[in-house]
Amino acid sequence: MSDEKKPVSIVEEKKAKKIDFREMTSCPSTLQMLKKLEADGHESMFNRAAEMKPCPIGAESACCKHCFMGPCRLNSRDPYARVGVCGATIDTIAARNFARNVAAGGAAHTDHGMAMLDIFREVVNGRISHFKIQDEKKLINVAQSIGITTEGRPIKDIANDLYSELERTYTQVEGEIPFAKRVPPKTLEVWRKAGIVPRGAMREIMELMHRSHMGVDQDYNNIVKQCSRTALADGWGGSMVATEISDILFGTPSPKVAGVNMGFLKEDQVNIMIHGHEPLLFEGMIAASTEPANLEKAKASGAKGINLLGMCCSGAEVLGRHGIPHAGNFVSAEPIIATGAVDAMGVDVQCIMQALPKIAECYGTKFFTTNPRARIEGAVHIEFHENDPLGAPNQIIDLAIERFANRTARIVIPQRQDWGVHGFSSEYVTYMLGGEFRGSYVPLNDNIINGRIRGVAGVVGCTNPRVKQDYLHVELVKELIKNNVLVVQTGCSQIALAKAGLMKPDAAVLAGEGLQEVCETVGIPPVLSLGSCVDNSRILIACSEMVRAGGLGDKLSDLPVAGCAPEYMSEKAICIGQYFVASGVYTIFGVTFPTVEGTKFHDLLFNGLEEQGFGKWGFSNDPIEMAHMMIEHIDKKRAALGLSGPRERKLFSMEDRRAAEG
Ligand code: SF4
Ligand code: MSK
Repeated sequence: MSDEKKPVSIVEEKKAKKIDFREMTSCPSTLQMLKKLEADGHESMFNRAAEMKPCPIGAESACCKHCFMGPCRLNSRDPYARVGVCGATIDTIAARNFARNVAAGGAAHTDHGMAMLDIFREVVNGRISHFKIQDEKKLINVAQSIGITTEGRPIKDIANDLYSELERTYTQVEGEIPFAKRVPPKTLEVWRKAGIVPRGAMREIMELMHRSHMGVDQDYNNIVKQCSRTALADGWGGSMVATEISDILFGTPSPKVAGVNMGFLKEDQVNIMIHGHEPLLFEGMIAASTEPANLEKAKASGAKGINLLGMCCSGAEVLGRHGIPHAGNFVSAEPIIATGAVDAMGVDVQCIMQALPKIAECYGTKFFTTNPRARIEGAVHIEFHENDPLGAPNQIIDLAIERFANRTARIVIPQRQDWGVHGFSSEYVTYMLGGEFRGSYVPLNDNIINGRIRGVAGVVGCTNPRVKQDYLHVELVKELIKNNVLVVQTGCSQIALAKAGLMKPDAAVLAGEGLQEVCETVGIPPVLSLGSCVDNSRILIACSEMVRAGGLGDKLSDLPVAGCAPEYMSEKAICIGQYFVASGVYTIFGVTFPTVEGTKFHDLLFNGLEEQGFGKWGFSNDPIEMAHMMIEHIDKKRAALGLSGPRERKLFSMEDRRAAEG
């Protein structure tokens, strides 16, 4: 017995592995809090990611567990050497796995969008009285965009018709979703020819789940077609409805100076964080936190006020819409709690890690789930009811005040506050370039045609502890703007850039000469923040407006644009990527990609789809390489449009644009 090695406990083993957090984040506040977590004896997703290596077979999507004759694992080094028990090839297996990612990601967005539409219906018919239609102009514009007559009609009638039409986005079994009317006609033609115009999201998701079941669709080409159709039902359907209805109900964002980072936590106030995706809970919290009775209670407990902060996409929704400060992106959720300053965190749906209630308990933070669709074992559930939008927020505020009054955790708030301009929307881009009466995308197109702006890039998506937090986002965007590519952003990516200071107009000095000139003339930063994950639909609308304005081709795939989610982690991102690709956009992902290189399925995604008239996927983990892959693509599109000549200084007339179109 004495010769035997003593078993090492998992805890001791974990302690023995020293993690260099500087390699895992480029966010100084997150780094400071990761060190605090470690000193306090707690772990976070950064520790777990370092300790748990991803399964290499799963990472390349070379395994299948779609039936119980398996799970079957193929050898990704020699992917055609074996097949699954049923005979499924690597292409079928990877395509079906990809399909399930698209279906789950699309379901998340469409369910979010449908929840917003439910609220809209109840507001219109008067059963919910707290929320009101805030943006009638947008309501009319959206209605007109799908062919609803608005002239001389009462708002309530238009709103009722809009509800009935948009419900088809989800429930329609035959025909085309309403927002297909917004797609540039030549792009719609490509989709019709391929048979991928979405009917209704429920039908598309159901069919994709069916087709990816064991023994159904076993042709990767055919599976990818339904992936595209389902993804389009998200981008041009569920997500677009979520964005448009949120704007109509809560106001279309317009640029405002707002703050990002942990330094916006206030030691002398009751700090409440809202994390998740749907804007309702946050809207209720905003209303409740300004109620005099709640402010009185906070003061009575010794607090100077109630301080609301956002996380992830809940935060992104209200950052642009109301200027509420944002504390950090996805991987900063645990580190933010480690400040000890968060009195309560309320969550709704999506991107809420199961680890959060546990770490909240360690620091005395009260943690609440609020949505019946997303409970977490061990978390206190205070349900948010749309017809009583102050009920749950009032309870959360009471419990947060109680925690404030009895704080025991040591409080350390990283003293970093980053200010920037947030809240661009496709409508504001129209206005900012042409003014109230001459608003249009023509000036943007002119500046692309004359070469001041080389093209437009969407840099979006999550952060992921498998790569250094924020690093890929920031370095990629810096390289893009340096090369005169205007960048638009959504989701956690925009928080990375806001922390790096690139959402200030004076960040234009980092841009190339042409982009700098445009930014300085218009007074905008070179990086525009557009909102949450569902607001990627704003990018689709902006691209459609660019096609409509003329001079840049007649299909979305003609535009000198590209997209990237360099640090993605969610299935929603896969669905977003697929709807951009199906819409005609070259889309690059980092971190990992669920295919085996050299297989037919991989080749279809990375080359074949472009040959069929769509966009295509790309992959890299080097931000500079990513930027130049995008720039090369933008230049290829410019050349095809006849725009590769020397930069013009004069504004283009309509005639010039037609000539350039050729
Ligand atoms: Fe294996 Fe085929 Fe079953 Fe998948 S569907 S687990 S490949 S037998
Ligand atoms: S919250 S999906 S981590 S962007 Fe939308 Fe951020 Fe990605 Fe969630």
